[in-house]
Amino acid sequence: MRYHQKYGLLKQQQGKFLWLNTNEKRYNMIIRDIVILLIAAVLMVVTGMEVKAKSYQDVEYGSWFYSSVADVSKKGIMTGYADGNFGPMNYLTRGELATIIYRIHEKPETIYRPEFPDVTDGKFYSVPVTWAHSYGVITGYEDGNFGPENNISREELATMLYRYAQKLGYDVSEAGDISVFPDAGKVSKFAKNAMIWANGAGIITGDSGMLNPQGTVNRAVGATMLSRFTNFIGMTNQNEGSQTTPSVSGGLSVQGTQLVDEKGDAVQLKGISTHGLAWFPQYVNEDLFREFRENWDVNVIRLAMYTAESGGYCTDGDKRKLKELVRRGVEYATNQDMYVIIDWHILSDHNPNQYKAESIRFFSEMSKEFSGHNNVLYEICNEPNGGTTWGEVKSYANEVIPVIRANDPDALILVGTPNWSQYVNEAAADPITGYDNIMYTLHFYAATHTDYLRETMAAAINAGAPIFVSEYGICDASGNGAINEAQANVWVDLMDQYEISYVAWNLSNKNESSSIIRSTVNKVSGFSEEDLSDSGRWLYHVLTGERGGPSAGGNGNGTDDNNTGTGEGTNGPNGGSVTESGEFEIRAVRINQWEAEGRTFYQYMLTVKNTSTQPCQDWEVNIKFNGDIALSSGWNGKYSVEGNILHISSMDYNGKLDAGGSTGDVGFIISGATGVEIQ
Ligand code: IDC
Repeated sequence: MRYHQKYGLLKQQQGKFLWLNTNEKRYNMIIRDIVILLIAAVLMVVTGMEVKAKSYQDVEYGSWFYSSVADVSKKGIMTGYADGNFGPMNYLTRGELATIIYRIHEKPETIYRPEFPDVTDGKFYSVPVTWAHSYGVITGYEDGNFGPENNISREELATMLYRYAQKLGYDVSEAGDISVFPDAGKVSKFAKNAMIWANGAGIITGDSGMLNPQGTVNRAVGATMLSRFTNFIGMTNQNEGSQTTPSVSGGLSVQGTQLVDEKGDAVQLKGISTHGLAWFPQYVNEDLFREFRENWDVNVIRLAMYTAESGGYCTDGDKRKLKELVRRGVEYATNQDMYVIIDWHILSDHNPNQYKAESIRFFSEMSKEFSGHNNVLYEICNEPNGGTTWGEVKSYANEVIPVIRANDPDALILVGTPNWSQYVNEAAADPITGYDNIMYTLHFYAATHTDYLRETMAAAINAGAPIFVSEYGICDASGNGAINEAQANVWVDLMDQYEISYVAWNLSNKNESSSIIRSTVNKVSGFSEEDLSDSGRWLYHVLTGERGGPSAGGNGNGTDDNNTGTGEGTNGPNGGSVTESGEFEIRAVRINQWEAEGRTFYQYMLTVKNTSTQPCQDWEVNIKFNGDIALSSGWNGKYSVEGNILHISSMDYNGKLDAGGSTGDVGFIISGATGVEIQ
């Protein structure tokens, strides 16, 4: 049933986004003929259907409804329009509210029944209304209609939520004193108890001092009420990935090359690094950390403590003060339910062995102090450089790791790699053995480091090295200069594809382009978008504009609140390589290109994810390019070419995908004319 609806949805979009035929057999689906429309200018692409954009053009960071919209968006219960807007001033309808409650209830499988003459089949609200009626949450009008497209009133909204809370078994006895409102007498009889409860529970608090029971509810106000309501019933965010927090995911560990949570599920940490703690201590404050957690979807903070520069821990720095900053940083991050990295930030001291004794003392003390924390990560050397070899780093690591392990047997430890944490291939070839939960760091600056470093990273992972990007910038390697968003986006796509964690440099207002705060802004929390530098704005959008989001699932072909948004494709710098069909998600990322034999060669990586609720046995993909191509090589798939179409089907070992499962490491190299790209 659901697949046929999907099929209809996709067919409607044919030509515009992608075309998909689903051959459905029970538990055996084959995807074929997927043509991906790729947008981004140079390297790739994307289009998204059913993308839940969390950054809407018309919901400004800093507006009064921002955090409510972000909250309901993260919870997957209200989404935006196809044009990238949320429509905060549009009125919420009765059909929309029924749909929202249906989503809160995790969309129980329901077959449409024609119970109200004005609720016909095929609307986005048809199934939700059927369900909400049978569940006892809604009733129709006296004339037998439901009025799905009528604007909902404040008292109707209260009534539906009240009934729903009761059905869920919540205590709805909390009573507000609505008699304090001058218009309390206007509340309809049917809604009286509901309004008293909604006021008492803090869900409806008043509209300029009035209850305004028959007044409309715009989507901004609706988001606010629904955010409060879902908090009341204890609903948590459904979005994985960026929403990973210590309280949800617990202690981290490494399985193969992947960072996983306590349950063994893959997790990604995404966040921000402080600048040197000695130079910018003011940003270690809890209000700001809270802001990062709540408004930026940050789940990790890196505390960068330089070891050698002026004010460095091992040179002329105030050790006591620096350690105090680290302690406060850990405390605030912990209070705000985030992971935190203690970074021994070697740089001008080139070789971590230079201050090895200090390092051992420091990490011994810190790991003892934080041994009870499962959210503290230790980064034992930021960036070995100046000819420091991997052998030297490894020997240092082999002395520092056991010191940490003695206090904290399973904390995640990050180890830098030679050449400013770029030679992860050397770590891959000669890994540290004898300890679990070790990851190697790779650092990049997108305007300097491009294809070749991405390739190094991909190769290291394929060779079995767990990689953590504990620092990156989108400007050049000096931390300054022009930013390169296109390259930065390619990096983000690649890291998302491999579920690699990434932490941006830097949290300061220093006058350099890697700083996320403008140099003219002196406040230390409460930032709005205007306070952010170009790097800051980009970061904010990447972190909050998570692509993919919770599986769209669903019932439909609605527009409006039923998430058929094109999301980030049109919505800013966050263009990525995600293509969602609703049940499957295909990502194609171009990671490299080069000239040879008068042709251009292009290397791509592909991930196929089954976002449906049922396993599939195999898959087939057709990718259409804007010019004829020749296949040079392909792996982990069966490949053939016809003109400008590359046909890929699964192998015996990677066709079967569990519900929610995916297969990566599918890749190919093609050649063609200059400028060939996925169409
Ligand atoms: C830079 C800071 C800059 C500071 C300099 C030297 O942005 O203000 O003057 O360090 O202390 C790194 C390092 C990181 C660098 C950054 C940019 O880990 O400390 O910060 N970078 O140069 N590796 C690559 C780039």
